Order: sequence, then C-alpha cells, then structure tokens
Amino acid sequence: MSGYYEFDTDSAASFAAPFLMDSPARAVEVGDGNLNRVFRVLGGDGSVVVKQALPYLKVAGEDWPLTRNRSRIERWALHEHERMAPGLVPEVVYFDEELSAIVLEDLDTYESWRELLIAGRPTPGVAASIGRYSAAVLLGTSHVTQASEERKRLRSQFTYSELCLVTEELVFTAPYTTSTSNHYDPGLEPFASALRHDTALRMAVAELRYAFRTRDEALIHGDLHTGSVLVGPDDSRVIDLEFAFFGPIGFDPGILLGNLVLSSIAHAIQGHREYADLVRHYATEYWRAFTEECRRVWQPTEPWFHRFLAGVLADAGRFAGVEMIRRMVGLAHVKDIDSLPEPLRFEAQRRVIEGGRSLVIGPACTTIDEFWSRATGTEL
Ligand code: SR1
Ligand code: MG
Repeated sequence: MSGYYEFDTDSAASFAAPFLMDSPARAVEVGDGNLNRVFRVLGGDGSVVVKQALPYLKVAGEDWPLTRNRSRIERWALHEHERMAPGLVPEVVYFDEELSAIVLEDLDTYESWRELLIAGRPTPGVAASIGRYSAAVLLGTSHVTQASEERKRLRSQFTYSELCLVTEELVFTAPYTTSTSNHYDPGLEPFASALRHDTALRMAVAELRYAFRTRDEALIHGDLHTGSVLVGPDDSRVIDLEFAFFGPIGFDPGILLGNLVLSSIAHAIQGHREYADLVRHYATEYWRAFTEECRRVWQPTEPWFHRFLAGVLADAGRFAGVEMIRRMVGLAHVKDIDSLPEPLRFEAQRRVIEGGRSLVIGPACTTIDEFWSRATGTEL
C-alpha cells in the first residue's frame, strides 16, 4: 500500500522539520506552477523548500491524471546536471520516493528571471551563465563527450516520460487543432484558425514533433523557459527539471530563446525600445556563451564543430517557433504577453504568431542575428 498523501502546510512542515536545525517549523505554500505543490518551510534559523508531485496535472485539474514518476526524474536530473554544471541547479537535501517529495535548498533571495524581465530590470550575467549551463549539460550527456558505457546507463534511466507526452500534446499538437485545452482571446480566432489550416506549417511542426520523440541526443532540461531560471544576488540557478529526458540538443536553446523573444516583443510593443534591445542582447549573450563553452570542451581541431553548431541553431530556431506559437493559443501562456493591456496584447500576440511561423517554416537560421530578425519581424 502506498504511503503517499498530499501535503498541506502542516504536514509539509512536519515532513521537513528534521532538515531544519531549529524546530518547530512552519510552512507556506509558494508554488503557482502547473504540476506540483511547493512549500517553503521555515525553522527558527533557516528554511528549505519542499516540492511534491501531485497525481494529476494541477493546471488541468484531476481530469488529467499523471503518475508521480516525474519527482524521481527531477531528482535524478538534478544529480546529473549538478555533475555537469556544478552550482547551477539547486542543492537536493533529501528525496522521499514514496511521498514523491524533494527537499531542496531554499533560494529565498532569488527571483524568477521571467518576473525580472517583465519588470524591465537589468539581469547582467544571467544569460551567459545559462548559456554555459546548456552547453555543459547538453554536450556533457551527449555522444560528443560522454563515455559510452556511462551514457548507456543514463539512457536507460531516463526514458521517454509521461511529461514528454504532455509536451508533445501542448507544444506540438493541440495548438494546431481545436483541442479543448487551448485558450486564447476571442479576437485571436482568425489567427488560431489560420494555424489549423496551414498545411505547410503543420507539416513542419509534425517533423519537429518527430525529432523531439526520436532524437535522443542529450539529457535535456525539457522546459527551459525564463520561469525555470532563478536569479540570485551572485549567481543563477536552473529549476524544475521534471521534464528532463534524452532529446534533441536544440530543444533547450530553442525554448529559452523563444521566451526571450516573447519578453522583447512585449517590451517593444509598450515602447520600451531600450529594454527590448537589452533582451535581444541577452539572447545573443546566451548563444555566445553556449558556443564558447561548446568550443572549450570540444577538440579544437575537430572539423565537424562548426557544422554541429549550425545544426543546433537551425533546430533551436524551429523549436523557438513552436514555443512562441503555443504560448499564444495553447494551454500554458506567459505573463509577459498576457499581462499587456489591449490593444497592445493583441498586437503582440499577432507578432509572436507571425514570428513563430516564420521560424518554423522558413529556412534554417544561420546566425543568432538572423534568428532574432525572423522571430521579431525586425531588420537584420
Ligand atoms: C500543464 S503543464 C504546462 C506547461 O507548464 C510547464 O512549465 C511546461 O511548459 C508545460 O508545457
Ligand atoms: Mg516548469
């Protein structure tokens, strides 16, 4: 019989008390995520975070049941990514398999990168640090650098999970159908309908879905949007690794770059020209740090290197495109755009869909500048 029960603030506090020097502990629920319950548990002299997987998709309600396997996947992925990119993910204090609960260090002085970007605050160094994280974990778990025995072991540990199916549905399928999980402003219906009737686009998206399913190139984060990055006073951390699996290397850079595009378009539409350009600079910094870190771990004389990177950018551009589109018409939206007042919101949504489509069906992006120009519909 399973000893699983859903935490409330009292049970989360009792569960975490042994990890705090000074009991008694008290808990507050802090998560507003789509999949889990997250509590901050405070003792007299310190605090920890408790993240518990629920047996259903929180955002969709109990009608969308899920196993709690993602908790174990996240715990394993935190371990592997910490090995590849030390100090760039939160420290795991304890894992309880039966309760599907991870106790993590409390990053209470950190803020969500998405929220900082929405507020128009400069975030120096963050993009470069996440670019290095991406290169370290993606190359580090790929055939490029990982010994084949170890990779074989990891490959059997991380299978194509239930959350991969959620991504398939929410990113690659539902936005191009009349799925009831989609939602958008009524004014966007002509654009949503155009997506459903765009054969060239649907074919290209189906090809990307196939790549997502079949190209087991590296242990990717699987959901690397700007809300999955916490920014601290001295460093940044990548969180929420439950979507991790062996997938295409270009997926994580694509999701991150796509979300930076959303932020930049939201600012540009509000007339925040300088900040929109700063976000563009962050995208360039992310890509530069990614490529520099790849170069560092790659044999300098390897002739294939440039072509490899060109392939990653080509994939990233297309994955960014589907991410942008699904955030406009699918189930999970982003605050960057949804918080805009009308008519700015409509104009932003229209531009995002157009940019996303251009990335997905157009030729492969060959430079980060070309990516940005196509994604935002601005001059090269
Ligand atoms: C129901 S889960 C919705 C979205 O939240 C996660 O962060 C992923 O992006 C997923 O697609
Ligand atoms: Mg997430």
